[in-house]
Amino acid sequence: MEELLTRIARCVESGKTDKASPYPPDMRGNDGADELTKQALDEGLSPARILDEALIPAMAVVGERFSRKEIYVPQMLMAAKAMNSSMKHLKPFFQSGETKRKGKFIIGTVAGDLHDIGKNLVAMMIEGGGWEIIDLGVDVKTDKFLKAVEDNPGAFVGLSALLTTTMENMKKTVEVLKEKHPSVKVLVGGAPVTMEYCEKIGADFYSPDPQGAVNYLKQFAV
Ligand code: B1M
Repeated sequence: MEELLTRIARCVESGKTDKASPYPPDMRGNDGADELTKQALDEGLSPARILDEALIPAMAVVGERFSRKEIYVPQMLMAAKAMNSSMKHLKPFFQSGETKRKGKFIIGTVAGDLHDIGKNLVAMMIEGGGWEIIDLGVDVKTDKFLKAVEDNPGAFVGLSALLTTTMENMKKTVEVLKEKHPSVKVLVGGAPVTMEYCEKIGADFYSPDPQGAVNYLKQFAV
């Protein structure tokens, strides 16, 4: 059982999605995260153990490597893909309420901005950290964030912006969310965003990368 968890973790870290996947070359022909997760469930491992002891630690390793610039976006996307292939087997258990998540995280790219690669990576990493993701997509207006917060009391909010022009919309969204729901915690990120800007607009936390956001959320896990 332990060995199966280790193998799933290794697949996620290496971006080995399934048996048919030729990547990475040294794992060609081996089972991937897809097959091994199914096998683990068939053998009676709980979805919570697979998430907590394989996927979350693996994505943490990936996040740390990315932060240290030991791997780059393509490897991170492959790891995210491998994690998705495992998560698809676990999701029905989480959605049925059989396995508890740590909380809800609403995420979107702010109004006027269509960049979503970084936002998707952050969503994946936070999902890998055990949180339920409510992904509002790109070009998300303030009202849509507000409605999501009202529909999901207690949820955290993540805003992504890649353009210096759309960063201004981040400010507006934070202002409205904080005015209507002062206790909501808002995380911000994206290439042009800085800690200084985060403080200026009254957001709660800035991270330059996904792992920083995952680490920040750990203190609030229920
Ligand atoms: Co655009 N674009 N783009 N673009 N694009 C940039 C951002 C730009 C820097 C390119 C350049 O000029 N050198 C420039 C912005 C200049 C500026 O404002 N300072 C730019 C521009 C100008 C534009 C257009 C205006 C071009 C035009 O049409 N004239 C246009 C705008 C469209 C719009 O949004 N309204 C545009 C369009 C596009 C494409 C659609 C073609 C495409 C996006 C496709 C997609 O996302 N599905 C695109 C792309 C791909 C880029 C570049 C090349 C790559 C962005 C990316 O995905 N990076 C980019 C140049 C570059 O960065 N080299 C560029 C990889 C990604 C993993 O990084 O998103 O930074 P990033 O996310 C990181 C961190 O920032 C952080 O974690 C991620 C992983 O580390 N992070 C968070 C992100 N969100 C976070 C949230 C958090 C925490 C961390 O907490 C909530």
